[in-house]
Amino acid sequence: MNNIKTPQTGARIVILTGAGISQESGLETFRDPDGIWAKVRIEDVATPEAFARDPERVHAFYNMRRKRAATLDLKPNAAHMALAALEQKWPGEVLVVTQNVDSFHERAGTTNLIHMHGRHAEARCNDCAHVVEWSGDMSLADVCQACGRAGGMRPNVVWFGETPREMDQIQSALLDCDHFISIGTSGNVYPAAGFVGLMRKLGCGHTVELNLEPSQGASLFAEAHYGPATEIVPRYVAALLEAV
Ligand code: BV8
Repeated sequence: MNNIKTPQTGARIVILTGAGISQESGLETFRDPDGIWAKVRIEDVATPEAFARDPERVHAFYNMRRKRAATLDLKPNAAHMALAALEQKWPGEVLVVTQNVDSFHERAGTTNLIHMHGRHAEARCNDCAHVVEWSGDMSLADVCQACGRAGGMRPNVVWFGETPREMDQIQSALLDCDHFISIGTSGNVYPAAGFVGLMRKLGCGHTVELNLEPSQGASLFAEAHYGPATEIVPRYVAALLEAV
């Protein structure tokens, strides 16, 4: 892997990840030819309107994904592990902002982590906003442990048209960061897809894309390395740590 610009020791690193980092762990991506949105429409399963219109259909969609991530015993892969190692060994702050709703980053050991699109291993009550860890199937019959009402439990994820989580913290981290790395995302979904443009516009920090292929925003990155995440991410992290 050549032409790597290594950040200064102590530099603040922000890493954005998308579905591509979990693909080699066995989870489908969204926009690859065999991806999730090739089989089901966003409007039918991933908006608040869809949940209001047909909650059981939305529950079935997330129940299937939650079950797949759990029962097939899918695990974090070498890319997730490499990012956890970077957080432990890099002499500076490393923040992972993931668009993914799976738990592979935390299971790999990453602690400084924001799930900007939520987690499907949590449920949230539409009536009282109580959040609880959730592993099995969810349905309209489920009762909120806090307010006692049924029919309002929903996956604690951010649907299209909803506001992503921790945006203030993310934006200030981007403004402060010296090194922005985007991994396994097609650059289709905003505001995440706009982070690299924000970095460019403000002239703050170096930007790197690590992806299977050039994303929608590829031309905005100062540096890019392409290939499967389990190959290029560990190699990239090793190069950064070599310079420490
Ligand atoms: C917002 C959670 C305002 C649920 C997801 C009209 C009305 C309302 C909003 C909009 C609108 N028009 C546009 C918008 C904005 C909208 C949007 O961007 N729409 C798109 C479709 C145009 N965004 C929103 O609605 C967001 N909210 O804008 O609120 C706001 C804004 C700022 C501040 C305050 C308020 C909310 C969006 C969140 C939606 N929820 N997920 C769930 O998971 O079911 S999005 C979903 O897409 C996932 O989170 C996913 O991670 C994310 C992005 O997709 P990617 O991760 O990039 O996955 P993809 O398949 O696309 O790409 C995979 C990549 O990996 C590919 O490049 C591939 O080459 C690569 N790859 C594959 N294999 C590998 C690999 N790379 C390496 N190795 C491999 N092995």
